[in-house]
Amino acid sequence: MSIEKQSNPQVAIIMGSDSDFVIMKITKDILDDFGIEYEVKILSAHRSPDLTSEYAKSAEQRGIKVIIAAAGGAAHLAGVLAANTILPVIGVPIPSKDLKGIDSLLSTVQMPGGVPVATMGIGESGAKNAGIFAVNILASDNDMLSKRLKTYKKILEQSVKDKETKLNSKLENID
Ligand code: RP5
Repeated sequence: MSIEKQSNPQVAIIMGSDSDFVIMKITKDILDDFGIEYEVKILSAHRSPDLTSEYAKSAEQRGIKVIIAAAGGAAHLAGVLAANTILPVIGVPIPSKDLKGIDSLLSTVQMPGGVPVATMGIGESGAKNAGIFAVNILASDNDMLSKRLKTYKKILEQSVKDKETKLNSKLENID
């Protein structure tokens, strides 16, 4: 993985393993599209617990505004990060080999009251939405990002209209 180091990251993409990057590249691409600086780290709630809590404790002071945490299986990464910071934590459940990510989803979403993790769906759509949700949070005090999000919504709407046009022209050609 070769990702250029950015000087003023506002978002952290944290993964439990490098194997999660197949999915999390989608989040990175969204942040790139919106022109948001980020840093990417591999930290594990189980394999490197001290580094994980140290990272969470220092993230706010380092200027990070949103943490996106992706893990699969017994996915406690987002929860451990949320336990150690007041920053918003967005969880992405990674599809797992044996249980297809149901384990990741339940481990990430079922947080005890008082320690929220904004949990996305399993896999690619979750990774995409994590990026957009991070932009949603940052846009609350950033007019340029608000405008970009509004443009993004228009593009989504247009894509639906295009699908309808395409389907209708196919239907016209069926006798
Ligand atoms: C989790 O275990 C990681 O987030 C990953 O989804 C899963 C498998 O990790 P590797 O065995 O590929 O390192 O902690």
